[in-house]
Amino acid sequence: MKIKDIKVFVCCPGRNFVTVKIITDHGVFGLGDATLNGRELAVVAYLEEHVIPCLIGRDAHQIEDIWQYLFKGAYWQNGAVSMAAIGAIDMALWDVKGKVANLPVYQLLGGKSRRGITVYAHVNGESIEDVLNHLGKAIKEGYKVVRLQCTIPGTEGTYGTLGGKKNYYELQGNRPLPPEHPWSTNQYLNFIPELFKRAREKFGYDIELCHDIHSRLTPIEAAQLGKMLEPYRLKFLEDAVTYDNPEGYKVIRNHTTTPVALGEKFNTIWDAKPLIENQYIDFVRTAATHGGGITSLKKLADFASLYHVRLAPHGAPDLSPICFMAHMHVDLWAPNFGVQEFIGFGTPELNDVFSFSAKFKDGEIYIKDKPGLGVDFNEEAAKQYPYKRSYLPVTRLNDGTLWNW
Ligand code: KDG
Ligand code: MG
Repeated sequence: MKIKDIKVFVCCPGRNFVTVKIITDHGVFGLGDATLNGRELAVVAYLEEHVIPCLIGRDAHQIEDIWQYLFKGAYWQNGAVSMAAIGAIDMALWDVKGKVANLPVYQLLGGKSRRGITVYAHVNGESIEDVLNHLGKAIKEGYKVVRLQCTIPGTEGTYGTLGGKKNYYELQGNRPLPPEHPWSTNQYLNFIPELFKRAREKFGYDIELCHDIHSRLTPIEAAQLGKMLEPYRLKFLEDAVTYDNPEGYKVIRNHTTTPVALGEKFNTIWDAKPLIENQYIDFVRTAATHGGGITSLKKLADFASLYHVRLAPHGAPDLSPICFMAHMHVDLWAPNFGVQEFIGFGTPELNDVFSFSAKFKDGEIYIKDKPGLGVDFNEEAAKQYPYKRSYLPVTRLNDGTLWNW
């Protein structure tokens, strides 16, 4: 079964997505997500100019060999742009293989290890009261794990929420240039423990809680925060510091028993390797799109399992439903799955373009058994939502120093 054609689509049903469609000479096609938030067209160029011409005529069944060919064969290994391209091709090939075998992809990985996929919801707010109201609603809806983010007093509009009480803090839209947000570590560290204290006072300890720091702290500051949060027993603290220096995570580990999650920006298993083998992290958050596809996640899961590290794949809205469904299959299979980030089933525009069958019940997601990934892409609908350049914000400290967003 040969690869006959590969098409790349860019659309913006609420935010930009890059979708890859591999068409085989047997008429079967597969879909992959190549979305790299704020750098979408770089991946399109990489695919169209440097990847697709090399793949036409190859055997679509040779997923591993194609992965190695695109990775080792490029000479320039790693990097978000190239790994998003490889990730999308890989997902699409697993989709093809599942369709040909007439089996859902999780069956090809080794079958189900669980009944449903436990997810964590995002709960955001402009104030602690606001967050607690939303948390109460999430618990009523059945969520068992929730991530809490809150606007930090004095630095409104910063990480935590988006104005207008929208439930997601970084909706894309008309941002043709990156907005700039202020940040104060001191105000943040003074405030966050109070958020979790109040959440525990009001809702107790049955609900599991997490928090995303978005790499805004230094290792010793993150260690302080982890210690301050110990009484509130978090499931994990995410992205405490940038991962450029794994030893930073050793500092955190040496000072606190608050569990640590990291990896949404990892592009390969080698990014994760020192953090996992030194047991500095508890959850690895690599996405199929940014980490080189299902082939990469399978290896990462097996490697992480040797160190009791569990998967908690990235599930932000800048990953398309194709990546979401790829994660569903990996999560169903991986014996060391932990929890899946989940921001809901999407807007009407999104569902106009992508369709998939999944339902939420009692804090878990269940997918329908369909061959392949079980997701579809409506090319005609996508044409109604043309690409709009849009960026994530950037952050500056109060004195103007550029900081991590
Ligand atoms: O593109 C960046 C987003 O995916 C990221 O900001 C979301 O940190 C994030 C998360 O945990 O979902
Ligand atoms: Mg994150």
